[in-house]
Amino acid sequence: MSMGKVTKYLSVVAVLAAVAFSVTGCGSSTTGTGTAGVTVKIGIGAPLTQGATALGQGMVRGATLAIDDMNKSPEATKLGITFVGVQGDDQGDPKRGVTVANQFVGDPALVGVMGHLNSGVSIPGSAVYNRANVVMVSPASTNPQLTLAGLKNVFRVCTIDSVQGPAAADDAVADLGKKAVFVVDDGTPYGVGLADEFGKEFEAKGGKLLGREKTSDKDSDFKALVTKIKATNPDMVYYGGVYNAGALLSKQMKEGGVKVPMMGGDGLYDGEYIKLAGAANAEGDFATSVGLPLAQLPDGAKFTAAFKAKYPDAEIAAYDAYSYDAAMVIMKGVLVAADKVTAAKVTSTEGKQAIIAAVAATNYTGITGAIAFDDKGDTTNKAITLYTVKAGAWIPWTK
Ligand code: ABU
Repeated sequence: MSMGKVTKYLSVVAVLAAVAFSVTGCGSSTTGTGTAGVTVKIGIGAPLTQGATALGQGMVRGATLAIDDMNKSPEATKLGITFVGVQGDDQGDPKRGVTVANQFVGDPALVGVMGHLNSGVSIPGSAVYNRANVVMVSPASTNPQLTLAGLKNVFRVCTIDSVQGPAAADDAVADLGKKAVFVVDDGTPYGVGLADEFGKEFEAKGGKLLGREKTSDKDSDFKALVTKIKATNPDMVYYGGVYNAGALLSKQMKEGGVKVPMMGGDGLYDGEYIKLAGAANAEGDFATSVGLPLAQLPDGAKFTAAFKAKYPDAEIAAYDAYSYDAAMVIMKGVLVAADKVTAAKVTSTEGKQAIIAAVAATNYTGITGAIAFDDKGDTTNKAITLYTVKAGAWIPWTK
């Protein structure tokens, strides 16, 4: 996809403010209790010790930067609100995610959750948050089902796989000239859904699907699968899943003589994919990811500088900036609600419901662009970018 073509997927033209790090639109009411010293907790739900931990740790970094910025803002100071991030390690596992969700909602001071990464965790977690009137904003869960349950507390700042999968298929046919693809999924809601969406559009555009195999996100030995793929002689393999297993499939494909690129979605878009596959094996592979590259966003450089100042040894991962924005959307909602019900009552049921209403009405220009939600809670920003591995690094693909 050329950079010009990226705009094909934009339903909202990003009108980016000059001061994305400042807090606006929170009102100037003095109904807040400026000296109340209210602590408001934000859950950060992500895989931190198992699963896609590179993406999960990035979510913590992004949300932490946002919380630091908000705590320095005059609006939070005036209301006497201090935000505290509480990490919950869901390990990318649905059962563990529900346990984390129940721990989060057991804390009355916790009003919102920035998370989760995995759609398979976010979907069951969202029901727990709904029962507790806790707002949830996922930076990264792209499976459409998350917002199809009609839960009014559930939002996401990333676009969805019924946008991402077809965008990838269109690129595969029109830009990469792929004609015959073998499709593999990792058995998760994300991987299955994304692979389905890719396959439907690839066929609709005249491509041939040579085969479809289900694996597991815990698999590490793909040798039998590689033999099966090799027999079909594809010109690309599409993988629906995250980088941990995806990288091993790419590595074993190349080592097994399937010398064609692998393509996947945002779950592959991380430097760990290249490390795990080996740079030579990953070279020329493709991944779509949500939004535009940070370098193309007006406040991308500012975010990068703030990130490097706080985390000099870390690389920015796919969802760091999205996590910054997701946390900021929640906290801005808290400030709006505090103006309405007072800061002292913002953690009450009435306050939590006011936060959900405020988040639904979000009109915020974040690091990742303009953020507003449709009636399902999905972002109106539908941008998708195609990346490729070149010289051992992910870069935006250009003709
Ligand atoms: N969207 C990438 C993270 C994985 C998921 O949605 O399950």
